[in-house]
Amino acid sequence: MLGKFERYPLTFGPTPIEKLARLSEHLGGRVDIYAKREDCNSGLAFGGNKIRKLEYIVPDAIAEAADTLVTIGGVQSNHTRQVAAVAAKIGMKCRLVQESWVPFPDAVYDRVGNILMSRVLGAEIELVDEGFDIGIRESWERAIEDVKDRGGRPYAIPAGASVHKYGGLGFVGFAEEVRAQEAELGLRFDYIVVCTVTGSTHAGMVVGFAKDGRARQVIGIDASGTPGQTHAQVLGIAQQTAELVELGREITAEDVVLVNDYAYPAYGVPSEETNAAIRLCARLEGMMTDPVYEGKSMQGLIDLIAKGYFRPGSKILYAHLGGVPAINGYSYLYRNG
Ligand code: 5PA
Repeated sequence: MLGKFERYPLTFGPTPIEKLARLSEHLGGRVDIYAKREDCNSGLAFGGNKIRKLEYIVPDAIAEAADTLVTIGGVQSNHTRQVAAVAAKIGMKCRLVQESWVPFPDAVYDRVGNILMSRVLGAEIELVDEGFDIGIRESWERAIEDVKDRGGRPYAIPAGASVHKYGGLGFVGFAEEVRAQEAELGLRFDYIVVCTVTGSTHAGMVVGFAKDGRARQVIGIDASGTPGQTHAQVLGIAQQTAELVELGREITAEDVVLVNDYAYPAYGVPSEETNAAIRLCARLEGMMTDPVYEGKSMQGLIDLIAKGYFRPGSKILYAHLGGVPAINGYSYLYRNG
């Protein structure tokens, strides 16, 4: 589906799929859980889901002769850290706007984890006191203008690399990769569980899996706490991406399955149930998840299994999208494990 698009390799190659046997067993053994490890996809500053998206965006930045990647996220954004690493790798500068998307009071919140790495990676960081919003932000538009005013050539990457003409392509590629791995493994996944916030990860999967009739088997777990806006953004990106890759069929609102029961109490703030899911997964599988994204999708996966959402005998693929560095910003919460 992606043959006509240029890809700049930033990942190690196809990401591994591993069976989470102890977690499956612990949850009753009625379904088999597998994880696709996007958190281990690249050597670029711990990798994660944005690297796969950026592989299809970087060629455009190079073609435009840009010299500075400009993007935006919260203080502990994984996306901004990955853009900073990619900018270093391709020899561009990086300008980051980091807004106060998460009202989290940990003493080291703006010193450790993602933002620490972005600083070490050489990005120019501007902290802006604005709340959470996945839409296009004025602070980001100002930063783009500022780079121009200083004689630079900015390349604009929106939050999560999502509302970008090529933002959905990387996870169309994910679906194609899964199909190839399914053939090798001799199995077929009945469901794919993914954490959804700015939307292009989920949207790319919807388009990629629509190809073999599985769009509605992609179960998005909302972690934004603004599910109406997130659903609309996933749908818009999926429709635009479907056209781009010439899918040959329309993506409708019903193709975007978004479960909004697990984002509480707020974006970036874990509930007791989120923390329980993080600990369970860590202690049974040695697999770390974070309190902002993957801990919430893991919580959703566990709860949906308990509620009988998935047909008995199902094979479920949990997309682990990265994000663990942010857990350092929650040091007090996990001081006793
Ligand atoms: C993020 C996003 P989408 O934004 O593509 O929906 O992906 C959600 C997601 N898991 C899931 C992890 C680990 C993520 O980092 N992170 C954002 C960030 O700024 O880091 C874009 C919000």
